[in-house]
Amino acid sequence: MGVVNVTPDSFSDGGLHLRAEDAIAAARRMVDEGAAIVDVGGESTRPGSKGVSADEELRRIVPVLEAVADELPVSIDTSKAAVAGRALQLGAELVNDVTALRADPELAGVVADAGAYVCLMHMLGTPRTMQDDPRYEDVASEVAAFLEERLAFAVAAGIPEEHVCLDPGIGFGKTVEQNFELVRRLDILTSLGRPVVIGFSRKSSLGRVTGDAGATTGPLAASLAAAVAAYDHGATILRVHDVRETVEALAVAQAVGA
Ligand code: HH2
Repeated sequence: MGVVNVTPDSFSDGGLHLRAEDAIAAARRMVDEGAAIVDVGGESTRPGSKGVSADEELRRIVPVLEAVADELPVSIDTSKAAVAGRALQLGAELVNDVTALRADPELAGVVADAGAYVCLMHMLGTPRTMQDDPRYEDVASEVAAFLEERLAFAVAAGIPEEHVCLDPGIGFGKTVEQNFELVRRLDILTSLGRPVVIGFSRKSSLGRVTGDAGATTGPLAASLAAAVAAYDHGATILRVHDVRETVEALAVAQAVGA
């Protein structure tokens, strides 16, 4: 899954794809490089962010989706029913909701009615507060219990179980060590029976582990190592900013594991 953030303030690619033509070119390039899906987002969820209105999100993403959502496999990274509904109308196939259908009571129905796919992600708190001393008794079991409950909620709302993928939410209310533990113990999540998404790409834990205590992003080589580790532990979808390099790294990991 390639990431195209149509935002001025995303933590690693903010501003890079804010102009629609740049976002459209990036989406096409990512699919050429081997992405199976492109995740288009119009709102940053970086730690501390406050969010934007549905109108602003639509203003950012609609021109991009009008150009590519019929031609490319696209997911929409949003928590808002109005944004998801428009994106699905334009041809998006999956709604990637970092709140796991908790933020907008209309969103589950929009996904169900469209027959779309959904990604349910774990987050502790909100982007504004999530990195303020996150605590768990047992992070992997608690994230798994949360995702199991949200999966049941989605199914009860009319979304077929086969249309749901699950994501532990790397960096969303977790310490550096908790992020790595979630990948190490990924079997607890894969045992829920749904594809698992991991988004470790460029996240600050990678910069911290490679020696920069104040890092807000992580380097490419560290992102590739995290993607391969996640793949080895059973992740099905890797959400990444550097598609070509990740596809190459995964091709080798796959050849070794075959
Ligand atoms: N991470 C980000 C955004 N959306 N969705 C899923 N399913 N999993 C993730 O790990 C995830 C996500 C944050 O990364 P990015 O989109 O690059 O940054 P920002 O939120 O600042 O736009």
